[in-house]
Amino acid sequence: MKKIALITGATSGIGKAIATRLAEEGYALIITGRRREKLEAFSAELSAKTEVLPLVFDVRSLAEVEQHLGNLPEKWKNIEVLVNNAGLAAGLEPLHEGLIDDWERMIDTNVKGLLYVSRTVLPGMVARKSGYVFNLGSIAGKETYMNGNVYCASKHAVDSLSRSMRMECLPYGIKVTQICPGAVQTEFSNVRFHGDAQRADQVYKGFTPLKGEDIADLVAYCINLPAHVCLNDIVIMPTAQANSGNFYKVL
Ligand code: NDP
Ligand code: 8X3
Repeated sequence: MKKIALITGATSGIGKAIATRLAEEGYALIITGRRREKLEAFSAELSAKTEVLPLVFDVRSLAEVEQHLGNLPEKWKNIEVLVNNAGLAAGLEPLHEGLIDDWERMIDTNVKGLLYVSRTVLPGMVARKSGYVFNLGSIAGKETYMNGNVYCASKHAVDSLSRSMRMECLPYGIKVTQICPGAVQTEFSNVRFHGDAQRADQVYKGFTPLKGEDIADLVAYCINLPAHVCLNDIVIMPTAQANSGNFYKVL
């Protein structure tokens, strides 16, 4: 059996690109997401390259996480690489106008979902004294921007949890890399603006954003480093972006 990588949120964007790249790097893949049709279509595509186990569940549900990841078939149990990618932003309003449902979705997915998945997968890595965890943070976890309130807070939590994991995994030789991108063109803004495609498109106008494949290249670089080398924390930006609010746009 090939080495196994688990990528949460592989039905689109960054997770899909990472899964594609890890298949090319020779990993067998466990891919997850809530949209069954998309996950199964992607799984069929990937199976020309590698063995794939698609699992449809919501990372916000501890019961679903434990049901799927706590009861893996024997040959899929030894996960070597975990990519905690599933996540979202919802809304971009001042806190006093924010939608409570948006807040719940972000906190439950970005923070609690990452915790549930990690709590279920990490004990196997600890027991085997081997593994690699990638956490998808964000520039929003390093800086706070106007109206980013709860999304920024959720990604600051990922930043803090990545540091905790790294310390706690140290005795077991498990690598922990947090990847903090700036603007990557995916379904992200469409989700943030509740399906308003026009508003989503505006985000990426006038400059060249990152692609999911740019993040996948980074993951491939990291997993191919020598055993004694780990990139702990990476901020990756489009060349036209200096920080969370500063873009050079030619419109
Ligand atoms: P996409 O919206 O394209 O992809 C998000 C993925 O997460 C989808 O596969 C979605 O699958 C999955 N997902 C969302 N909620 C859940 C859930 N409750 N349970 C299971 N899966 C879920 O966005 P990106 O690829 O851009 O985002 C990936 C990660 O990168 C996120 O953590 C995001 O915060 C982070 N990021 C994105 C940036 C960007 O500019 N795009 C920049 C910095 C960080 P499904 O809907 O099928 O469940
Ligand atoms: C996504 C990037 O700048 O919209 O995490 O927060 S940003």
